[in-house]
Amino acid sequence: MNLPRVTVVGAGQVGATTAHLLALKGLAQVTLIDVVEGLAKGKALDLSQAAPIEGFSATIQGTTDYGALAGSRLVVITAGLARKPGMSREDLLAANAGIVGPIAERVAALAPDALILVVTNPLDLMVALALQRSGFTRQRVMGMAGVLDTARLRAFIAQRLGVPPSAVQAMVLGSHGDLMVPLRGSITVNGRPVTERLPPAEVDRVLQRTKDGGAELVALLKQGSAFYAPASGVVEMAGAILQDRHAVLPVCAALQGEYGLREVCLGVPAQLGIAGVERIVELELTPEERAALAAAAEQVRAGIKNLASLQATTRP
Ligand code: TXD
Repeated sequence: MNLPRVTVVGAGQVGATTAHLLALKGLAQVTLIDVVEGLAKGKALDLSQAAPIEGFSATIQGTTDYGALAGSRLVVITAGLARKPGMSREDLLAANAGIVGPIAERVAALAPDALILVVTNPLDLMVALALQRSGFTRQRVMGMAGVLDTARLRAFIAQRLGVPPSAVQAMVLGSHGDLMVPLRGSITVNGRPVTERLPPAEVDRVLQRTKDGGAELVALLKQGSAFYAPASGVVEMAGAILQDRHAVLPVCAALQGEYGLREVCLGVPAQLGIAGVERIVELELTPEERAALAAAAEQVRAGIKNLASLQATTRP
């Protein structure tokens, strides 16, 4: 079968689960790359032995060799450290910048036609870094976080109201962190505003739990952070790209004037297809939402500056 090739860099929790879902859904031939000897190879071998049971024909291979990037349609970067209890996403900045920057350069050298989908935290900053270090256009570099944050919000509302999650729609923009911007007006249950079913204080509680969704899981898991729903988020975006669906999803993308913001990577609704970010959709925002988005942009910009000075001190 002529499936496109997706390389997942980092065969940890998110990377391996992404590989599993890509194969189960018949979306891609998958290559896992990890620096830890045997890890990617072992997980790929294990996953490929699920094929006869699950009935998928996608191949899954694992390696430590970055040469395997060649020929990838899409490269998913999950390599890096995950949070431990008490750590913020920003605490990961220096370590993960030292991992993601060189990977983006290798993608540019070995898979010059690929798209890059970044998962590693701190997400918005790692997307900015991958964009800069790959030299790719902004259409071809993006990050996954909004699909996850939106899914958390939808799941919490569905659980609270006892309705199927598919009945709940929502949109979360902004930064993947404390400055995420859930659009209240976008939350609907069977097409009706959520406020018809939940008082504002209850909606506030759900929004706060969504913002804290990652930390809630880190505290429970102790050894690492969330990975099942994040991998589902990656695969939702990968499917929209590989199958050229032109689907509008919350995507961390580089802004050049949209929402009045530029020189920053932030979660916004974007249409995804085989070319990557085809279009950024500008929704009508309330003045409060606009201000919240600007505050998130400000924080990401400060992070990008921080990143630049880190790189200046760590580079020869
Ligand atoms: O919404 C989101 N964007 C996120 C992001 C949701 C969940 C997880 N999020 C972040 O993704 C998390 O904070 C981490 O920064 C990454 C990966 O999380 P995961 O839970 O998969 O971490 P693991 O299990 O520790 O896996 C990371 C793997 C591990 O196997 C390392 O050996 C490998 O990355 N690694 C590398 N692989 C290849 N190349 C290099 N240089 C490398 N360095 C580490």
